[in-house]
Amino acid sequence: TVLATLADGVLTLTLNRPDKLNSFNEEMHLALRAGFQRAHDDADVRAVLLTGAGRGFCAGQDLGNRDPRKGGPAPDLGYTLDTFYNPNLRLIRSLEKPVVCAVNGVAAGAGANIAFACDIVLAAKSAKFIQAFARIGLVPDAGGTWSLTRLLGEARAKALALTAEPLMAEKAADWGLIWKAVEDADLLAEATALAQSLAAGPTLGLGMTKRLIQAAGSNSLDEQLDMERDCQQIAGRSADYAEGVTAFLEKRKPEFKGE
Ligand code: LHQ
Repeated sequence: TVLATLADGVLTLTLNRPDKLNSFNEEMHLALRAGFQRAHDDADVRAVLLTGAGRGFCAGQDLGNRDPRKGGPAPDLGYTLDTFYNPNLRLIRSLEKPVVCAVNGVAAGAGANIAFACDIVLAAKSAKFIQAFARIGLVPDAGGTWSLTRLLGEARAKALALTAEPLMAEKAADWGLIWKAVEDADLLAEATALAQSLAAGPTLGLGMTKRLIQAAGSNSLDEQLDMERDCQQIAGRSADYAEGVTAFLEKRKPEFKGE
């Protein structure tokens, strides 16, 4: 349900239930978790690229698994979130390596919000983002109320979540919700090239940069300045910093090792 390939330091994770628009069942959650866990554990992984197979990126929860007409006890969606969605959200945010997301088609419900948890999001121009939750009586989850509000502010976050209106990729980029909308035919090549260049970067420093920017929203300026100082102290002792300055002085491209 998730294809994983490692090449040039990039672990590409492809959601792979295309006939269901890559909607989440338990197996896909666990396979995605294994992928992100590998990204945490394996030093050969220096960037992750998340994308979807087929014409959609991810349609959120597989609602076929959730048919109320089949009876049974009332569903415990809190359990589903704690057990399946939230571990993946936390793994993406805590991974101290860049995560690029290539949204190849529709991203609905938790599928959209998993994309927004990634560090750099590119989307095909034909792709759209839908906070589909309101259509079925749910609230946005998978971090959506957190990421939409931080990325867009309350006015746009509320309108998207309350109306469940689709937002096209170019507008999402104009609003700062994602990094870029690109021609459909160019998406995978462009996202792969970006992930490869990040994977060839100073991974230790990039990882701390991610940590710093994520901390900024809840830190005071004083706390943030202290945290920058501490991270810069570590970066300044890294082999990649020595290589970066040496390469600059020798007027050549640096060869970063990620440490
Ligand atoms: C699907 C799905 C789908 C199953 C398309 N499931 N089959 C967390 C905790 C626990 C429970 C609840 O949820 C959550 C978080 C959530 O994510 S809630 C939100 C769940 N997602 C949605 O409500 C989106 C449902 N899907 C749609 O609204 C549309 O399919 C979109 C707008 C994504 C795409 O529309 P179209 O491009 O017109 O495609 P389609 O609707 O024709 O779908 C293609 C096929 O994929 C179709 O199957 P079929 O056998 O008829 O070809 C759909 O049934 C299937 N599919 N989404 N979530």
